[in-house]
Amino acid sequence: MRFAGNRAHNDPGRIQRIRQGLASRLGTAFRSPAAASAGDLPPPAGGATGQIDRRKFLLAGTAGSAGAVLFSSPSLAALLTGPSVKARTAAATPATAGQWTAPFDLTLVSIHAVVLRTGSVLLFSQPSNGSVGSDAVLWNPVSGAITNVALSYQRDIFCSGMTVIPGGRVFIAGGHIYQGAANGIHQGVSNTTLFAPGSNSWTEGPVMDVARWYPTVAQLGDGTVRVLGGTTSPGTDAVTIDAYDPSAHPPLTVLPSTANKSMATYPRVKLTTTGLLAFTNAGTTCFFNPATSAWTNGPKLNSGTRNVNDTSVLLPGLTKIMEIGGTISTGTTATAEILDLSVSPLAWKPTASMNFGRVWANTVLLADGTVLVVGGGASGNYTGPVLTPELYDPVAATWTQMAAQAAPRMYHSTAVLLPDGRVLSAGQSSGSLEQTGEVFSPPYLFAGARPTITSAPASLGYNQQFTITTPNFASIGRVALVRPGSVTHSNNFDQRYVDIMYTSNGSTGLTATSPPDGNHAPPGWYMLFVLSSGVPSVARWVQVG
Ligand SMILES: [Cu+2]
Repeated sequence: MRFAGNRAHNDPGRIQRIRQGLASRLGTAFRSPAAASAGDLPPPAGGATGQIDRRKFLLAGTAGSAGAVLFSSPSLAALLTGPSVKARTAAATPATAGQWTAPFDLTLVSIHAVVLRTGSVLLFSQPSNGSVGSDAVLWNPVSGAITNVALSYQRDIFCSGMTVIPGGRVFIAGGHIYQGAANGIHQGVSNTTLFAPGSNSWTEGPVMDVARWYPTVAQLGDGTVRVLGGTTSPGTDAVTIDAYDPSAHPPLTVLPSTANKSMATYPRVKLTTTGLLAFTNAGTTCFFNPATSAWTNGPKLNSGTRNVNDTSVLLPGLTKIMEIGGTISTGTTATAEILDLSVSPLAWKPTASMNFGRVWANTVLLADGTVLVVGGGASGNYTGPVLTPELYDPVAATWTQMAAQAAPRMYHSTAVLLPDGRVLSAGQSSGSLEQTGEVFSPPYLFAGARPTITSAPASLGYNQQFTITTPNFASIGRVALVRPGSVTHSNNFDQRYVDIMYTSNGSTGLTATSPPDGNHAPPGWYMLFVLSSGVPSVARWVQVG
């Protein structure tokens, strides 16, 4: 499965479609009608008020949203058109299942997506023009405007790994040799590339010790970055780890050979609160200690390896890592399992399975700490699209089916949480809707009035008291810093949900305490949400660390 992507890269139809897409691209700004309708208007008030009530309701009403997938079976189709099911279908309202916009044109295939501190989303893929670099745009989720920020020189950052470094720039490691993707040559590069929001400028970063295709990047608590895994050439793993320090000269070093490890492509890696990097989608979980450059083995997945096409997430609370779906020995799986790092001895424990098996799905931490799994397919890269997302409640350990989206979002698709609490789902490098995005409004946006943040500090140190001014101080039930997403190939390198301790000051707002250290919240830009009765505010941007 490691090279499951090759078929897509070789697809001449896809390349032609991308070229056609470039021909139709507008140079600077553009707003599609659908994007306009996806603007930052307050959603209508919903009928349901309590999160628990909504969840119970959904359990009885899931058949409607699942219908698109289940209709492949005639007997199920007959069942689903029966009168009782029609009644339940009608009950699936935005307040219970969320709501999607229609697909809208993003002018490129959004294979990589990074949420920037400006609130815009950087989307990029391979070059569609043989003389310049990768296609890239900024999409403004509020206005729908699209700004072309394609690389002006011959660099292909498609199939790289990327993270937003503390100052807000995007650090991009590896990619494709120029024109490699167009010609089916999956050879990585040793280049790194930086994108600066605001000036929208690209610069070359330091060169890594080896070429990397499909690497993973992970930011540590001190703001430095490790680049792990990927292949140096087709079929040959990159075994070294590169360390990138944005504040140092020279900024990049190769770690001692004790750090070497064969990790295949896009390994799923998470920073733990003790400062270790946990590598979790192979058979045996491994922990890397950046202080000693040594690895130790942890527990085995119950499922065996889940391969490169699973999806994973560090859950709110920061002690539980969840592996979801992917390919196991019996094929595509709907199972999920959780490793709780706070429980000894360490062991992966099954949690509830999804309603659908999925490969190449994306996982998004929502503003209320629930987990949206969106897209993916039944097998392979583009087979059996699962149009129905599912929402995992980490407290109840339940999956709830959401409203179905219109476009398949399988291999080379992306999904990220937006600062207004909605979700962008985009891409997939095949099909007529590949250059589109869709925006999902979760049920919490139909559950009543949104709390507001009147003011909050623009920057925060660690373990520091600060004030959030909000007229909703009496009803706030949760405060969180959410690290924005940075995702490709079902692998989100950055997203993180950090709960914040707070008390109401009884008059104008909240007195809160910032995260204890960088291992809980690596330095950088975060979206600050306050929630009232499960309904999130629009986020404020806060620089932490
Ligand atoms: Cu790929």
